[in-house]
Amino acid sequence: MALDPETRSQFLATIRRFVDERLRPLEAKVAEDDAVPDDVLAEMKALGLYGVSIPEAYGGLGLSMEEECLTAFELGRCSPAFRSAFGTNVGIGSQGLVMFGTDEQKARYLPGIASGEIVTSFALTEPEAGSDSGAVRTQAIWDGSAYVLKGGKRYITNANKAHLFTVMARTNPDVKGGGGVSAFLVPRDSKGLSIGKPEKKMGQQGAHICDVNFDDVRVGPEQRLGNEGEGFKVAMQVLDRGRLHIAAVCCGVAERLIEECVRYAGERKQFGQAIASFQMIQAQMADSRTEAYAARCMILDAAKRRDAGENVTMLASCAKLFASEMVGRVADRAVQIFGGAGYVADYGIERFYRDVRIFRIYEGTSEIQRLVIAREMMKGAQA
Ligand code: COS
Repeated sequence: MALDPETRSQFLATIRRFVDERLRPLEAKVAEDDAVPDDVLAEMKALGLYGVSIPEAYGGLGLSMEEECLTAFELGRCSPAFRSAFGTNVGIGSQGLVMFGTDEQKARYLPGIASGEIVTSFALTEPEAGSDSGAVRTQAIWDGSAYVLKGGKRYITNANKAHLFTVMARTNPDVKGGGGVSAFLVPRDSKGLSIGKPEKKMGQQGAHICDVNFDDVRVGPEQRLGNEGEGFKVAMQVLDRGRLHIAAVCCGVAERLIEECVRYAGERKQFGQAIASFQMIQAQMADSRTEAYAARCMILDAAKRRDAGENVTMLASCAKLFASEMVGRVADRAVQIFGGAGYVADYGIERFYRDVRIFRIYEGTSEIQRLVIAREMMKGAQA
């Protein structure tokens, strides 16, 4: 549901203030501590950030996709680790349940997800099933009274904080590929479920990824999300939506970096003048501005189409591909414009340069986005 224009602009202004006044001053500390402070998480919950995409009937803000993207533009204007704290609740950790859950499943979990009391996580990737996500090996075999989960997931965002996992597992080992996979809602406290140590990463310190292991975890049939064999499609539809959100975050980060470049280029003097007066600097800034604007237009167009009920599988991949590659170029130019200062930690630019690298990889690599786009383009074209 869309907000009325005044409520929408008030909400976005509140988020902008929160980002500018509360989150930005903490960026270096969060990176150093590898943790977002608890009081900040509590403020994010109070602002409703954990539940922006959860329907109002379940206590969320029920934002439209367009509004969610506008919110992500704002949240992208600070270290992406902050958004990651609630990102799984807004996106991949909750949307399978929103789209495919029964009324009973929704009533049980969505209010807690919306308030942030329940943190969610999306467990699809495995050591042997990264881009080829239809190849999941984790099994969920029905033993007459429950599904028994056995196997392991890898690089699972927020696994160490999560209370509830959406797990894709193979219920039919005889069916290869996505068709044998089902989705399950698995509580963290299930017997036999264990979480690995957070991985040491290149960037986005404060956001964590871990292994999740299932050692004969018993899951009742009431925890299955959608029908047996539909888990791969659940995952794909969740990702279609998530890719738009990530694209919007990329755009927000690019805006932040452009803002930093404009400020720095205006202050920094070389050859007796501000470097902003040099055409080679101006050209880099103009390229960044143009590309960030193009990404913003793509994202909002795709989001509005999704809100209108169109299938945006291809457009979401176009937006994710373009925006994630775009922010990589913008971050690279930012390091160049800052020069030596871009390479040392104090200015924070090198941190963003590292932070944005994952955008081209998670929720589908650039290669997978190209594959999805091309397949959608060719549908119906081959005899
Ligand atoms: N929405 C609905 N259904 C979809 C879909 C989508 N976006 N994408 C695929 N499907 C369906 C197909 O229609 C097909 O259905 P049928 O069997 O009924 O014909 C089925 O799912 C299998 O699709 P497909 O043959 O395209 O599957 P592939 O194994 O070839 O793989 C890709 C598809 C590569 C696109 C998929 O595995 C993918 O997105 N991989 C990347 C995963 C990812 O983003 N991981 C990040 C981890 S989460 S942070």
